[in-house]
Amino acid sequence: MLLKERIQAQLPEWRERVRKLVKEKGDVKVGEVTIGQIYGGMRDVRGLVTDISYVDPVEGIRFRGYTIPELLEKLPKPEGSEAPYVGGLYYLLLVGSIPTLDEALAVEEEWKTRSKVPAYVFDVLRALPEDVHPVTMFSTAILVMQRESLFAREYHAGIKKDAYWEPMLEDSMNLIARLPEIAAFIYRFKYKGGELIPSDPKLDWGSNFAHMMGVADAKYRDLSRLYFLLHSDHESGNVSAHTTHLVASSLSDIFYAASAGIDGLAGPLHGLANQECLGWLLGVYNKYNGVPSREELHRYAWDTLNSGQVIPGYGHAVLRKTDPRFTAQYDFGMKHFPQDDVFKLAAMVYDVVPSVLLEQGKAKDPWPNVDAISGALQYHYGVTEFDFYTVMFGVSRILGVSANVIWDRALGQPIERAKSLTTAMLEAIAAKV
Ligand code: AMX
Repeated sequence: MLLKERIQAQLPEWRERVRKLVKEKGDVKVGEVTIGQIYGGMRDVRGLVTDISYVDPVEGIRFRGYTIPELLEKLPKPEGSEAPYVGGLYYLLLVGSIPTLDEALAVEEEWKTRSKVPAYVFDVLRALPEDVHPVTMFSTAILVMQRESLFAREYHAGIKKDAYWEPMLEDSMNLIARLPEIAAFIYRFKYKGGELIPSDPKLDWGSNFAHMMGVADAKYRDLSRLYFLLHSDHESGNVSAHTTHLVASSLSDIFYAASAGIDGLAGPLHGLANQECLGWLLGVYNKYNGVPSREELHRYAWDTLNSGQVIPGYGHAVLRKTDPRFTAQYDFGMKHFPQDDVFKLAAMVYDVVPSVLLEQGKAKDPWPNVDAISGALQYHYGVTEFDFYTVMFGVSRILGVSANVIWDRALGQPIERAKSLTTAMLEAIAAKV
């Protein structure tokens, strides 16, 4: 497999680089932890390492050093389309460099050969209660495939530590290859009376998802690839990435770890915010029977804050500017359907809500994050069942978190075990200052 060869070729150098750093500079301090941070969700505590992506508070995400506009320009794309192959993105995340068209297509081909979803996965999903959340279905589908994990099998057969990453890569490729069909199944089963659309082996991974969703407009294929690129990774400290890393650090395989990561993504402060966000937009839209005036929107935003709720899609734990993942989707909407009502409303919210949050003075970041707009674009293409949006986020996020755990295993990262203290201990420390 191409990806395996490319990772293998870099490993001696990477292992030596990390070994040397830890051996020679292992005692160097990179930060301090305050009592406020311990009680404050460990915000800004430097305790993790990843070379796959980095979130700059002002500039936003860089994947392997590239900004989103750079990636949209440089990654290979299907002819005549505006969003890159997801296979090329995965190559970048794992290998660290921009692939050629052939290299991107090699990953796409690899996924095609592994894409058959076993029937038992669908049986399990069909057997779940009717009112189960689509994210629960998605997480369950991933978890139930754990029985196929090569990593688990080879670990128990005594594989050497240096080789852990290889079955981790195999498992990740198998899992990712199946995700479009699993996600589209959940959508069609839950919302379209179970009328399934068979996969089209001629299509790339992202386009095939769009096809199996049953959205006729060909532009939705571009949007799907764009969406999967934008949501894939956001360094290591966010809930889904950190959960996946933590679970995998105990040498759980990718099925266990990714399923756990998706469970974290399901929280309303994290991935579920895209669902909440569209719900909020439709709440405004329905209250005013259409796109409201700026004054009405201003009042609605204040009513939300005064009732003690957050305005979903705004604010971020790290970012302090408009999220470039928001901007890429906003630009897509502006280009293709600027007159769409829900999109127009989302654009107006971008105009009004930051000033409301600034006026309130609580949120450290009043700017939109990735979730403030993604639902409005899906809505335009008829994917209006917003309970489903976090599943799409999850499909994408598994690209990033799996790339991270493959490298965790390749570089021999140990089980994670932070230290906790009691409140009395913290009080005693504080009393000495
Ligand atoms: N609306 C109202 N209040 C907000 C707010 C928003 N959008 N964003 C932050 N605040 C409030 C916080 O609730 C907090 O209030 P408190 O002191 O009464 O608890 C205060 O401002 C300070 O919070 P912060 O330090 O700016 O944010 P944080 O790092 O604690 O949390 C986040 C970050 C994203 C959870 C928060 O901004 C939020 O709840 N936003 C809305 C939900 C959302 O969009 N989540 C998606 C994030 C991206 C993702 O993971 N997909």
